[in-house]
Amino acid sequence: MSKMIIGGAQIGGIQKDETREEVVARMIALMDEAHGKGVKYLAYPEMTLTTFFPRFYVEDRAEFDHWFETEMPNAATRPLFDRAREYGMGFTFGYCELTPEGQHFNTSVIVSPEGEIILKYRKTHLPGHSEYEPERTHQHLEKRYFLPGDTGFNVVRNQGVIMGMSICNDRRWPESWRVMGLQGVELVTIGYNTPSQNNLSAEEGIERRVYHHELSVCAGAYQNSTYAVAVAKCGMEDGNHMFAGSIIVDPDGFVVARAEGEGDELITHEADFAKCAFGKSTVFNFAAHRRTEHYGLICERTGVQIDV
Ligand code: CDV
Repeated sequence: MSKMIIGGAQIGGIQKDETREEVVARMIALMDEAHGKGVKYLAYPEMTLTTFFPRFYVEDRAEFDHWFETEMPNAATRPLFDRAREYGMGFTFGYCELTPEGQHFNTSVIVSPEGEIILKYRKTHLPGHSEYEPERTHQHLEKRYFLPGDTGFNVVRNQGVIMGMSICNDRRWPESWRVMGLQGVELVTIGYNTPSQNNLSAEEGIERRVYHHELSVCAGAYQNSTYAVAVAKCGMEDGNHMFAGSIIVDPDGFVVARAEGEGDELITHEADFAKCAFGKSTVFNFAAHRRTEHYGLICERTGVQIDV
């Protein structure tokens, strides 16, 4: 069975005072709708359970530990896991993870239709900065509140499909996609919280931001011949606007489903995972065409070094 209906559950803004239970109720409402449309795998955004708090600065970061989950599932999210198991639906969502060792990560998980977490991913490419920077129109303090992920880009076979995850800024980095592509990935899910304004450039309007988002997801899907679901937390959140633009992209790089609004919204598509094979066996047949002898710099060098 190569066909499966997949979905993206876009979530509108979550305000500071919203409880986890309230958010989970919204997630379950979208899951119910998805079930009604035959969805068997559903993707939710980055940091689905809370407001995007890295826009706020606190001197003592421990004051923000209440945004983090110390176990998953927990009392607040258990109803989501239960509902998905009842429906035989797999799903993925993002949350902030505080480990027993006291490490903070921006995390997402893949949950099987049996309700088991079968893969965890911790965000690799953390954007922004770690100290308060007054020249910015808004703060983006992911580097203050999270450690860079230590998992790398792994994949898992779930419901017959090879699945992997990225989180938000990761989608802009071809390395993220290619590492999963080299493991035969057929579905990449990406949750995101992207402010509509560049905090260092007033000229970069929302249209350009959405274009770069779509360009990145379509290119990553095409160049690795994989389906992709990119799903936003968006709209107004604590007085800040984040763009919507949730999309499902096919292995040929085309958008096949797109959110229309900025609130809670379901997008769906009947994916035919057999379609991944064509690109993987022709233009992106890595075994036949890659030239790794020329790619060494990608891993040896992090930043640009000009020698000429
Ligand atoms: N949450 C994010 O990673 N947001 C970044 C913004 C800061 C550019 C993104 O790549 O969408």
